[in-house]
Amino acid sequence: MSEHNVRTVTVNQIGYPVSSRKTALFRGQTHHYRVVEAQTGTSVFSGETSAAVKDGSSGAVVRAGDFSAVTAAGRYLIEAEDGTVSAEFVLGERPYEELQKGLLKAFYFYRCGVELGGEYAGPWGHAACHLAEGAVIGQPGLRLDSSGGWHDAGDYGKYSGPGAKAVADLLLAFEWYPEAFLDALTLPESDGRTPDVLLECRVELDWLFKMQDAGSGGVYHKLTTAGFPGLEVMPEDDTAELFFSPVSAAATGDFAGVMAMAARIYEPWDKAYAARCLAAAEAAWRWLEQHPEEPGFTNPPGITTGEYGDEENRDERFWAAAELYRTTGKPSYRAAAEELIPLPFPKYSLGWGDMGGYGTLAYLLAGEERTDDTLHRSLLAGLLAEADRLAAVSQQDGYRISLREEDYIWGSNMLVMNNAMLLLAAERFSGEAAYAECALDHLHYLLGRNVLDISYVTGYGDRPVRYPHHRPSVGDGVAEPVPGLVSGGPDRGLHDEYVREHLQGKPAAQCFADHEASYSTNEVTIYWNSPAVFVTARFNRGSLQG
Ligand code: G3I
Ligand code: 9MR
Ligand code: ZN
Repeated sequence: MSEHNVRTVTVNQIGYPVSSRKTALFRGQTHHYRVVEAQTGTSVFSGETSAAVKDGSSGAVVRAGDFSAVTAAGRYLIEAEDGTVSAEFVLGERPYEELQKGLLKAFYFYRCGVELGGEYAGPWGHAACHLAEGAVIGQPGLRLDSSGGWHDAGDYGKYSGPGAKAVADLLLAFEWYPEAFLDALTLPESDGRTPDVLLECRVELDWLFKMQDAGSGGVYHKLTTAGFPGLEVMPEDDTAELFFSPVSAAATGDFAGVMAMAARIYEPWDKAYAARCLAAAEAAWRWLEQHPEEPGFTNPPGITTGEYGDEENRDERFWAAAELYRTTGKPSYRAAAEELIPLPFPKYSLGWGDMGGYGTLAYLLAGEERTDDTLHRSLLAGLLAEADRLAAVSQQDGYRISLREEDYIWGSNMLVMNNAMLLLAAERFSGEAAYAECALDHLHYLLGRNVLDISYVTGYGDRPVRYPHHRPSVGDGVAEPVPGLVSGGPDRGLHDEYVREHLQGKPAAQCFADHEASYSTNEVTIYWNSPAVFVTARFNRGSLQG
């Protein structure tokens, strides 16, 4: 179909807060539209679209329809002049409450080493998996307990750095927006007292403890089988031998950072646990001090699972030092963080490989009273400048997000949500509501207001992803995929056979296939879910302003 004939009306398929700016985005030639009550078909608003934007990333001609004037809570859809209709959506005070619960509950579904069953799992249960001890590469004869934690993704590997990013996002979400975590999930451990998000993160933290070498304090990079199992293999049937890959500086820095964060956040709930987290973080820090020059991690011979290679580990060291400083107030950690700040590594990234942003947040929050201090001022100015850049890109973008064409990489939806997190950090430090509005536009994209008219969260929205590259969803015999999983999203690099065959020549934001074979566009991971929990929590805590 030529672009000229394609017409879609896209919305956030979950909905919009009644008090927010509400915009639908139209692809193709639409000038008039109506907002219609879904139940009755009654038209409640008619509007004109804005001037067309020719959007490079999506290859679409995009017009906007602002229906902020509609303020009555309810269920609606949008109808364009040619009869094209949008997905249904709600306008409500807190439209994202169920979504946030689903995004968080996804971590329960990623659990390893325990049976998922009964009321907790619905039809998506399975038996306990990966209970065998793992062999430690490079240490013949040594076998260690490796059970527990979360699977990384559509595969069953468990990787220390990505696990630390996922926990960090969830703990930060709880720390910044505690009001959004009052509702209970259904978890086996729920005790009516401890917030469920802390119970769920403890699953991963308990596993991370096992990734730390007891003698040196260094942290094993990953724990996986030698290769990936077949796509239909359920976790309990994946019984190949497990291997601990060697300690890396990146994993050790990430471990120190997340454990220092956990020590602070679990303190009011469980002092003994907090103390254990802090001791583990400090042991990891000592390893980092004793290993100032470490090469980046590469897969050992014979291991072909995810590498998560990372040449640059000054960002992980910075996160570790800054987070330890924030938690303990010790001058030695402050000095260590400040020695690293002037060095040229990314300070505002929140990816699995670039953790400098977590260090920056920790450093800024550790010294909120030190706003005159030069390093503090320059880091804060840098953060705001980066947020301004993201906001400027979003303003030019047809679908109002901060990704440029070259940013549609493997896991682009992580960038969408990480960028929204950074915008929300800018909101927190500056008090400017415009940053939050821009972050909310990113959530709208994830939930369907994109050129493909697809909600990238399984089970959420009228037109969600249905065939993720997720082994349990493929192998469990249940028609619907495990719910609440964030798909990786468009990757213009066409990194798997399926998309190379089907998507040649597509614009960046259309390089996505809702097909289980497309691991480079439609896999799911814990660290794509976690920033989405953070962003959703922000908009569940109450009003848009404040
Ligand atoms: O950083 C470069 C950037 O400079 C460049 O412009 C761009 C152009 O393609 O590429 C960027 O690198 C990308 C890199 O991720 C960093 O984000 C690579 O292209 C891309 O291939 C690479 O993808 C990673 C993928 O593994 C392959 O290594 C994903 O980030 C990562 O999320 C993914 O992780 C896998 C695990 O290995 C196994 N478990 C599932 C998980 C998700 O698919
Ligand atoms: O299924 C694997 C997926 O979980 C990984 O993220 C991805 C990373 O490279 O690799 C997938 O495995 C594919 C392998 O790399 C190449 N042959 C096809 C495999 C998928 O069926
Ligand atoms: Zn498992």
